[in-house]
Amino acid sequence: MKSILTDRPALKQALDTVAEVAGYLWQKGWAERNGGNLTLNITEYADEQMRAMPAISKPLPIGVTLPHLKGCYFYCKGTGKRMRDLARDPMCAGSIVRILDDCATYEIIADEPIVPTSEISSHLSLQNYMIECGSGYKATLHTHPIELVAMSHSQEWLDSEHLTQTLWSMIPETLAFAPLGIGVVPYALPSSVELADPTLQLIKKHDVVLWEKHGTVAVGPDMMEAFDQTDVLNKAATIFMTAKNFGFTAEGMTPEAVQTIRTVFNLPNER
Ligand code: 2HA
Ligand code: ZN
Repeated sequence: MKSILTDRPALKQALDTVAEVAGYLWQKGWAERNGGNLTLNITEYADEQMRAMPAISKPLPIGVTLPHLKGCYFYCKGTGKRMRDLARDPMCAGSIVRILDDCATYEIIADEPIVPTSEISSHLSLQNYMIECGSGYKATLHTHPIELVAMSHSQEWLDSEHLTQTLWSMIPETLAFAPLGIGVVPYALPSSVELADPTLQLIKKHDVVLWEKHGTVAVGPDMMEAFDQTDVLNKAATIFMTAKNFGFTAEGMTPEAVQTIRTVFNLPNER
């Protein structure tokens, strides 16, 4: 079957990276069944022919109006689809959508009318913000990293500042690669506005947002970077947990040692 990826090597390469990340999510046990979802802004690959492609769905509501997304194109994982299937073939587990001129609805244009992720309004709100602030970021990633989600089951770790300082102190690289740390959103129903709104506010100040008793959200210039941010912070959580399994609480680098890394490596403390 002819795919939108046929004869579009640059778009295929971008989605190959998405597929590679989906494979990692499955291998890490972060993407059980249909767990997790993602979007990639592919507007830069939308040639004249793609822009002329007819819709294969009726207009669907985003749930919010997002003025910066007018005429944009996104690859979205499909609702109910498996990351491990996406790893084999992105177009079997997701679709390409076009945002309509009202900035409040979208239509599917390829390859099959696979309805996007249930978290689409949250993902597209993040995409809208990333364009608005001129970040150049293209990817949003929601997944279920085991150790970070486990930590979010304790009141102690729902304090963003305390959680961030603890994770930074596990190994120097955590601060180096996640200098804005992790923000925590209190438990809210998946796909709800109560989850989407604070996520958007917290991602403005943090590398990754942790949803209590659920998962994480990360953004990045491409899908690999969004994955790396999540992986770096979850690695720190795994070290903390491994020390617990050895029967002690990890000592952590001192606050002074952490501060020295920020100074020496000239790490930003805002986006
Ligand atoms: O798409 O992870 O939060 C499945 C989910 C929803
Ligand atoms: Zn989820």
